Amino acid sequence: MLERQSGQKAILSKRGKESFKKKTAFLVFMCLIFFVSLGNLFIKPTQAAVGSHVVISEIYGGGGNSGSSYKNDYIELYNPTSSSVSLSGWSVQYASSTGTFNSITNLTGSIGSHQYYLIKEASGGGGTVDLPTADDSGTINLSASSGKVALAKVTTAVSGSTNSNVVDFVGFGSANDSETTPIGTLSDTTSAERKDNNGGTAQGQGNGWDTNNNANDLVITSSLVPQNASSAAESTTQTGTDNDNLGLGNPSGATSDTSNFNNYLMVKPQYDLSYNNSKHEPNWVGWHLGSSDLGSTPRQDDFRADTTLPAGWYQVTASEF
Ligand SMILES: [Ca+2]
Ligand SMILES: [Ca+2]
Repeated sequence: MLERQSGQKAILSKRGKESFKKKTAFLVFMCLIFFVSLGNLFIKPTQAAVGSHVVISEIYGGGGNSGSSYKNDYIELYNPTSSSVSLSGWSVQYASSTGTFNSITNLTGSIGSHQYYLIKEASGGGGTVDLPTADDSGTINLSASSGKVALAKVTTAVSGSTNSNVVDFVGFGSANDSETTPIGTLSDTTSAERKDNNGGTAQGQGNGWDTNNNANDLVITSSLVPQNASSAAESTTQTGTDNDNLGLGNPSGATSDTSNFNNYLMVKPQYDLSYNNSKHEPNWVGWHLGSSDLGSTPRQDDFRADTTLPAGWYQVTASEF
């Protein structure tokens, strides 16, 4: 290699040498970026940002209260997965901010892939607008400000967020239980809405964002959007916005559908990538660097398998890298 390089240099003009050096430096730089990026694939395993299960996508407890337009409280679900999910034997459960789960609405039917499911709950007696057709209804009287909602794969009362039968959990206001931290206090006119599949607040892009931190995964909004099984399925294809890891776009139209296993979108806090499960490597990696990303951590070589890959997919181990 050294011999070959010196031979090449011998026939290069001075200008050519500079160009060669620049090109070599650029190549080394790009390789460095590529390997650092590839290395990141094996370190810092993070919860996939878009949930791999049905999630609680919106909670509204001000139905029929003073100043509300909707007559009823509601709990809305969203299915970010690529398969329909049966809700038979499942329930949504409510507890007050410090109470135990004693209000339960049993669910029926199923929730389609990328679709919504609306559960109508109690009315406060006021309000002027009927909810869209509910897919199930119950009599839970949610607090307009603080409380806890669990989506459970059983119809018996759960103990809290860590119960093994809990599929998803949201604490709001002064709730004493939540996924990490409750979303803030709601009102008669605001709901807690889960972020879209890009981690933003756009409509039409699903409500699947779930890093298991309610304070980060939901937002409080006065633009209530109760959606039901007739509402349009919302794609998980992600598009880029400025200062986002996909700011230059999604070059291969990668999606977070597990059926799209050779162009599978994985969203991490530090970067996004399209994963190829046949080759066991990324098709591409996209990232954005800003001043807030700068720190003093040295390069780490503790490569690890990415445990956030979908169940059953091969996880490349450190010894293979
Ligand atoms: Ca969750
Ligand atoms: Ca909604």
